[in-house]
Amino acid sequence: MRLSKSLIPALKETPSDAQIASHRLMLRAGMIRQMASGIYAWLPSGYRVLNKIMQIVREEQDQAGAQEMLMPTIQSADLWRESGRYDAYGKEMLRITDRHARDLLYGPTNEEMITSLVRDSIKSYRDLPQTPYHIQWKFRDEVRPRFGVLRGREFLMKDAYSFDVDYAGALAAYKKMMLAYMRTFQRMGITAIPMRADTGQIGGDLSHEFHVLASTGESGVFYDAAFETGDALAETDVELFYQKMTSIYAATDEKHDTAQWAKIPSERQREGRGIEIGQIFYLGQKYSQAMNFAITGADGQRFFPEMGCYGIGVSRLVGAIIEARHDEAGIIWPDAVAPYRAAILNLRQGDAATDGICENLHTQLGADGLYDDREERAGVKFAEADLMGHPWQIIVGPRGAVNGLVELKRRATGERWELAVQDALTKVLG
Ligand code: 5CA
Repeated sequence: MRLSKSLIPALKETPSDAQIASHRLMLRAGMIRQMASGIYAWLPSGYRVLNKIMQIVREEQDQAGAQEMLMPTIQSADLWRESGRYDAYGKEMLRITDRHARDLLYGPTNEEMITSLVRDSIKSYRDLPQTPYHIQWKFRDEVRPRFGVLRGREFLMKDAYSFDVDYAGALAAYKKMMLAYMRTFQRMGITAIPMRADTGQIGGDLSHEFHVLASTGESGVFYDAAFETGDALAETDVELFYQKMTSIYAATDEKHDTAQWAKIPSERQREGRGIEIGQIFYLGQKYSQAMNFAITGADGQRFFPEMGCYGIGVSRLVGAIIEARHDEAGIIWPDAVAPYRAAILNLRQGDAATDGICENLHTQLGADGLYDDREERAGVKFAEADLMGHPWQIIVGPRGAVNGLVELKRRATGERWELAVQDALTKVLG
């Protein structure tokens, strides 16, 4: 992508209404624009990040045996009357009336819809287990939308739902999902901490929240250093993994038991702050019972399937990753989710040697390269590349260019190398 032709409207000024780093940086880097309170448009570079995050989430959900589908954003109120949550949900639900005076709503979550879909699609206990999921926009009419995409009204969520014949099956699904979550967040270059949580509006009696460590986080997190080193993720056996996550490497917040905390050897005890990026729930038969989803089991008896639900805040993750990975100059994208892998900075637009090298690099990098081909001062290009946070910057100046050399900069460490064009490219793609 050529920066001169792109719709990436970087801002020189710091927006005054943005209170925290990720919100300021997303606006300044031209990733998002607010269209109404808590409702954002995703501009090309922001949308590229959102897509990369979605793709990692998708691959790990598929790996865990979940199946992707897509449910609508608008739901019928009748579905929610069946579960009894239509009235209970309160003002956070955006209620809509259509031209025939039918009650609709913009879905804040999908337990009712998926329960009715699976209920109408499954005839036998042999069709279980099932774990459908989708990645879809949700709407919650938050009283105080704030912090940009961290607490929006419209936001993108991955929500998966498991249906099993018994408790053992539901628990196995829950454990498998926890493993998928930890792998998902690790692939995004962030440290996530699983913590026991309350079930709130959703229901059920077993739940974990996943928090990404960031100093600006809303919740206090007390955790085992094993989560930071990645040791906690080395286990591939689901049972052992779950045991480690929940009892060996403990984590807790201020509200929860200090007995758990005391179990961590003191040299591994860490305190930090976190942003909730996902939550998983064992739901039991709350929805299958309320919505009369019963099937005949192997023993000929009717039973209500055991359910679980598993959410990831996909759009929130964009802000949360920035909270965890930035400095005074701007964003520091982890490679896996960066909008562009490398920026190509042409320090003398119109010079035959620099133009030639930049065009060549741009072609070879394809969609993952952002070519700053504007008639701008070098200082402006450097500052903007740091702000946008590309993992690599390939700096092409006239002196090096005549000898076929470029300067390569790694955003995260500030390291610099002078390299031949092809060697720089190999390093960037490696
Ligand atoms: N039905 C379950 C999961 S399938 C559910 O709704 N869970 S939730 O309420 O915990 O939401 C899942 C995730 O969505 C949260 O962990 C959070 O990361 C994200 N989320 C929730 N509310 C917002 C919001 N207002 N803005 C951005 N992300 C949000």
